[in-house]
Amino acid sequence: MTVTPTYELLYFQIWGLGEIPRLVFEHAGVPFKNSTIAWDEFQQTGKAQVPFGKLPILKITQDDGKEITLAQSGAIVRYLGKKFGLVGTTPEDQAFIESIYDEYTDFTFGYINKFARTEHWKDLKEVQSYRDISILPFIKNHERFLAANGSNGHYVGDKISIADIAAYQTLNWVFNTPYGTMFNKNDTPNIIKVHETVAADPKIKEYVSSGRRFQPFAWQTKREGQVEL
Ligand SMILES: N[C@@H](CCC(=O)N[C@@H](CS)C(=O)NCC(=O)O)C(=O)O
Repeated sequence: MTVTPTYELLYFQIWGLGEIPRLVFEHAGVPFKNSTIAWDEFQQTGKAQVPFGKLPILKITQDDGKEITLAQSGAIVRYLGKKFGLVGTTPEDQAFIESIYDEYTDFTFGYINKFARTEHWKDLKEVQSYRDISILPFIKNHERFLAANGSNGHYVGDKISIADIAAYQTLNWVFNTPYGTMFNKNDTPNIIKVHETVAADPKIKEYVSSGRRFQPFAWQTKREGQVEL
């Protein structure tokens, strides 16, 4: 008899780096234990028990009862994407999808490095220069890439992939930042279409309206005194 593997995701009780793996589970309709730990408890006792001292981690109990623990959000999402058929159908599709996933990771960490531990989001000059150096080229490249796939609401092919889910979740918090207004149907029609396509997925819709979803982390929210472009 084949027993379905069981999954437990452990992260803090926020979106942060935990929300894309959660959305992948939700979209795939695969049950998982959505565990959380408080920051202080993680520092005191949790940190020493996870592979690289950081979260998220994914604990997998395999069909044969063997338990493994995966760290690094990118490795976790790629693994789940392969398991649940969300990385296309050919090695080339998979590589394209993973390159887009990495793009969103770079986008996120670029934003974190610039704005999470500073108050640069209050400073018009800083916000404008990051817009010119980072946000505008990102938009240009992604609009072009999406147009090449037929402007159909997907990065690759015609099915939701981990790239589309990463885009959806990244936009969910980018809308709260000084750059939120730059992403709209006129200026970024293809990126917005990916967001709309994932948002319209019945499983994602159910999750978003369920009340089970946590809140964004501080840098993912609209903050008092934030520059508006
Ligand atoms: N590259 C890692 C980064 C993980 C990471 O920095 N996690 C933070 C939370 S977002 C963490 O666990 N910090 C706790 C600590 O450093 O003690 C990933 O993508 O999983």
